[in-house]
Amino acid sequence: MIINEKSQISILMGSKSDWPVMEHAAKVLEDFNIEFEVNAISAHRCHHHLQEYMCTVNQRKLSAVICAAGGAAHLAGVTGALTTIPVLGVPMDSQHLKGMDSLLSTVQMPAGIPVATFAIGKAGAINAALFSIAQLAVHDNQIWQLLNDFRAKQQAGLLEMTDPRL
Ligand code: RP5
Repeated sequence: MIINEKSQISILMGSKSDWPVMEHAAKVLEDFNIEFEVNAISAHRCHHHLQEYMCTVNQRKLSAVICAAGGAAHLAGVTGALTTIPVLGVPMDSQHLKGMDSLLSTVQMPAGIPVATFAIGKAGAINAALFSIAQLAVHDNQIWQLLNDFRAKQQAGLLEMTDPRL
């Protein structure tokens, strides 16, 4: 179990096999100099570890837990049951149902335990990280500025691309 006392955000994965997608979320957090930790703790294969880990997350009052899982993807929902800290769900692509199983298991939470669900795969990983940064930015002027600079740079990059032949 990886615990970084300075972490503001936790990236939690159902399996190490989710890392090639979730490293995109980690890269965004790194680019914004946000402290975070990454763990692979399955909700069904090692639920006792998940409970133990979420106790430390609650004690440290992290700002968000980004949960990535695929298939019968109950990690975000179970994590949401173990905390009142915002849980951001990223459905992983899956072999047979192309991530639809992951998406529906993450997004269709019954009322009472919210999970904010993002797009399947890389876009969801990046946006979940940006969303967690936006939550921090509301109370931190430096992060607010960085986030607005990021948007401006992104927009400038797109405007440069008006004619791909040039
Ligand atoms: C989920 O099952 C994980 O989040 C992963 O997306 C999927 C497959 O896991 P592995 O069999 O690759 O460990 O729990």
